[in-house]
Amino acid sequence: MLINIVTLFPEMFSAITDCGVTSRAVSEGLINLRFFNPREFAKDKHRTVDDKPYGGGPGMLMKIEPLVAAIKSAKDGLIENANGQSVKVAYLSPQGKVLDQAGVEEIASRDRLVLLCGRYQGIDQRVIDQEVDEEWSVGDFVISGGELAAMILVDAVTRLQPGAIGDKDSVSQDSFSNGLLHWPEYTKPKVFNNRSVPSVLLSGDHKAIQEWRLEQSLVVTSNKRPDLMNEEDQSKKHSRSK
Ligand code: 9WO
Repeated sequence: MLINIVTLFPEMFSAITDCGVTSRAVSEGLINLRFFNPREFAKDKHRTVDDKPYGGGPGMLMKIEPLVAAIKSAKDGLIENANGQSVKVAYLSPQGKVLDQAGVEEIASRDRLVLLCGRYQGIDQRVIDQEVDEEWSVGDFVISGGELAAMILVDAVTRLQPGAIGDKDSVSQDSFSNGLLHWPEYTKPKVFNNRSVPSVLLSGDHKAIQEWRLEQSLVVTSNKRPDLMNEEDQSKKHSRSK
């Protein structure tokens, strides 16, 4: 998957390109990240990338011309992907659709994407209207810019790329892969601070272990995230009514 990222701070992305599973996916070419920095498209001596908002008030906006030049360059050559679908420009913002695992799976199935990371107080509405195809949020809170949100999206999408995670089965065991949270896990020692590992996990009975894990997933999800239980019920109802 090719992901072109428009950002004033490409160096932030070393957090995912230099560490862990995502780093390996980059070096193996499972994902390809390219950066387009509006500062490099600024024409004036000081390479200005911010500008004042009309109407006044605190804060600055991203300056239109270098921003749009960077977006156009990021889109260049990506007009259409292999399936003839147009390549989407996604803006990370609190106004976006809240990303969940279903959204991550949908994005992961594409082969190209442009991510737009805002800074300061954001970007001119006309740029959003003309250049942005979709808006994604990673949660209902404000951060200092779109980069951390973009990294969350890229990380989540990367681990779904075929071959990104060694054990093929482990992705299918993630929280949310079945709409439920993960069951509790245990490692050595068998007794830790007077608490034992549940005996079923030591039994070697794989069917019993599988049943226990599903039951635990249901318990954990209904205790911690009852809203997900309701969603699951609804999806069952939907699939039954089809
Ligand atoms: C900055 C600011 C400064 C002074 C007065 C008001 C202000 N509002 C903002 C602001 O909302 N800045 C945003 C920072 C502009 C768009 C990029 N930024 C951002 C993205 N913050 N939070 C996100 C984000 C993205 C995805 N999911 C959750 C949050």
